[in-house]
Amino acid sequence: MKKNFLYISDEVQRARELNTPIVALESTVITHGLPTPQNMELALAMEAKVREQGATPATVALLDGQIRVGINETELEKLANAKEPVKVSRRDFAKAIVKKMDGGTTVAGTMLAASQTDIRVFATGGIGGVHREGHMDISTDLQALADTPMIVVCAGAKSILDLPATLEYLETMAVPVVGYGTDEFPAFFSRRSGLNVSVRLDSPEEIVAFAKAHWDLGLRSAILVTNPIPEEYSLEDDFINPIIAQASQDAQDRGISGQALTPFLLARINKLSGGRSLEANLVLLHNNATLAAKIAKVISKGKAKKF
Ligand code: PSU
Ligand code: MN
Repeated sequence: MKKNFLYISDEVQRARELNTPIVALESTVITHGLPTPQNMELALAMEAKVREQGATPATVALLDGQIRVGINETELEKLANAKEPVKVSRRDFAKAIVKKMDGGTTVAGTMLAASQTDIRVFATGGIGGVHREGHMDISTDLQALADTPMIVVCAGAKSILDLPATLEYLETMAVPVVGYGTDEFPAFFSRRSGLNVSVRLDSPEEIVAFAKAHWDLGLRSAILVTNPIPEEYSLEDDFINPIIAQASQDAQDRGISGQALTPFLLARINKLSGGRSLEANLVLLHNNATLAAKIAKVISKGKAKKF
């Protein structure tokens, strides 16, 4: 990427120069994933969690067609209240730049800008993946994970996706799926999915050593760290699964597809769960920001020895 496309905030630039820990944060969750005003509150809370650990948050977003890495509170507010923000995955950058649009970057979009800024750790909620029945729909997030060396912390993926197919795709693309303190792939709202991760790791130190070994092999794929939602906030399967099934059915009935599908499903699940899914969503996002910051701290401690 031509460096003059990137607008790095002073705070993030300073952290880069001092080699202090940085955590990238996405913004589709702000523009398309959560309702207002929770979206703004969430964005600030995730940044606060990162700072609590002594790391610098770098929220990635498009503002007036500029790719921003690190935005301030006023800019965040502009984004959270943007009238028609674009959802910026990889193919949407050029459109947003040329048309000077505001937009929220997806996991794939955030990985592109963050990796160009040499940021190696990123916290999100859930990744996109292979969608369930119907026509073919595979998120660009999976392709980004396949070719971007970065540690991505998430809470697994929602079962709005075909989880076995998503995990197969990640295996094909050489993306290790790490269970943080678990052998089982977490399903976002729930700690369990009945599916295995490829490796269980129990500390930030172990995760960093694992990433180093992976990249020292010459591989360029991401490390997907799945961090289960804290037990006390996880939703029971018999509560959330019928809601997810209903939301998927509604999407099919209304012929919703393409980029609009994930945001539709998220909004529908929020509504049908009477806010319970929203609370769980916020908790797991905070939890992921904290873990990502701990990982980033371990990396910057070892930076002298080249990560
Ligand atoms: N899954 C969630 N919450 C989200 C998203 C996915 O539980 O907010 C967002 C993320 O930004 C993710 C994107 O990168 O949706 C995937 O969209 P698509 O399936 O259109 O690639
Ligand atoms: Mn899609």
